[in-house]
Amino acid sequence: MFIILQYIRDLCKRRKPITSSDLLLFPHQTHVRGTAKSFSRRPKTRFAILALVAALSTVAPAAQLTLSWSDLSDNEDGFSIERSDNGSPFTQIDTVAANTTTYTDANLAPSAVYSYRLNAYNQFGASGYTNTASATTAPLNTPPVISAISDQSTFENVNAGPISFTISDAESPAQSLIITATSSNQTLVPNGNIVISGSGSSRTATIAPSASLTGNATITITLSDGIDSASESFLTTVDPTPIPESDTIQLSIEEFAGGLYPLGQSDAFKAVVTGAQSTIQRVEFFDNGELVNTALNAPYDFTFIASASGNHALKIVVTTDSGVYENSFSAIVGTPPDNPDTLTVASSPSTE
Ligand SMILES: [Ca+2]
Ligand SMILES: [Ca+2]
Repeated sequence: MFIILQYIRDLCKRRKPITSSDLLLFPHQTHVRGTAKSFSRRPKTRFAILALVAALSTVAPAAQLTLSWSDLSDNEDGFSIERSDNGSPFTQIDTVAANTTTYTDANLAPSAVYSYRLNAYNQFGASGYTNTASATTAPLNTPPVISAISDQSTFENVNAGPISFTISDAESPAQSLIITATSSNQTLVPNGNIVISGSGSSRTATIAPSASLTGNATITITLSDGIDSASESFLTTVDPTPIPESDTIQLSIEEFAGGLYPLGQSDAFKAVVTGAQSTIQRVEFFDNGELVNTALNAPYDFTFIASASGNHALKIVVTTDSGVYENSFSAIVGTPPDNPDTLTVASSPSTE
C-alpha cells in the first residue's frame, strides 16, 4: 500500500498528466481510480485541436509549427503537449498553463512530419487525449543572393546608373524574388528616386538625386524570397557640377591632302586636337553640312570618299566640356576627261 501511495504522490508532484499509459503501468489501478471524489473533478475530457498550422519562422533557421485547440474544461491546472516525430512514439514535450489554447513548437527539423496530441490535467488526474493532428514542416530555405555593388559617384542633377547587379535564390526563381531599395538620406535621394529595372536574374538600379543637391547617401537594396532576405549597400556620392576649364583648341588635319580629287578616290582624315583642358566629348565630321561621322575617342579619324562631283566643304567640329570649336577644309571632286577614241592614221605620198 505504501508503494501505491508513493506512486500517486509522484504522479501529482511531477505535474505531468496522468496518461492512460501511466494508469496501465500501475499494477493496482483500481486504487488510483478508487478516489471517486477526485475522479469526478477530473478535467472534462472533450477536447479538439481545431487547427494545426504549419508555418516557417521568419527569424529562426529551423521550422516551427503552431498548435491551437479548444479549451473545454474549467478546472484544469494545465495542458500537457505530446509529440510524435516522424511516426515515433508520443512523448511529452511541454506543458502549458490553464486556459491556454495555442502553442508554438519551434526549432523543428525541415521537411519532417510531426504529430501532436494533448490532454488536460489537474491534481486529480488527466483527461483523455484530443485527436491527433499532424503537419509537415516546410523545406529548408536558404537566403537569396545579391551580387556586390561598388560605390557610385555622380554630379548634381545627373542620375547614377543604371547600375547592374544580379540576384538568385536556391529555391525560388529570380523573377519571384522581392526587391526593395532604401536610402539613408531621404533629402538627397528619396526612396522613390531609386528605380529597379530588369527581369530574371539581371537587374539594374538607377538613382536620381534631388534637384540641385549634393552630398552622399547609402543605398541599400534588399532581396527577399518571402522567408529570408539578403541586402547589399553602397555609397552614392553626388558632387557639384564641375566648372569646365577653358580650352584653346588647335585643330589640324593629317593625312589629308585636300584640293582636287578624282571621283571615287578616298582619302583619310585625321583630326588632331590639341589644347583641350576639359574633356573632349566628341569630334564630328560634316560634308557640305551633312554629318557623316562622329568620333567619341581618339584617334578622331574619318575617311573622305569623293563620291560626288563638285565642291565639298568639309568641316570638323570638336565639342568639349567648355565649348565648341571647328575648322573647315575643302575638296573639289571632278572627273578626268574622257578617253580619246577612234584614232586612225592615213598615209600620204611623199613629195620631193
Ligand atoms: Ca479551462
Ligand atoms: Ca530561398
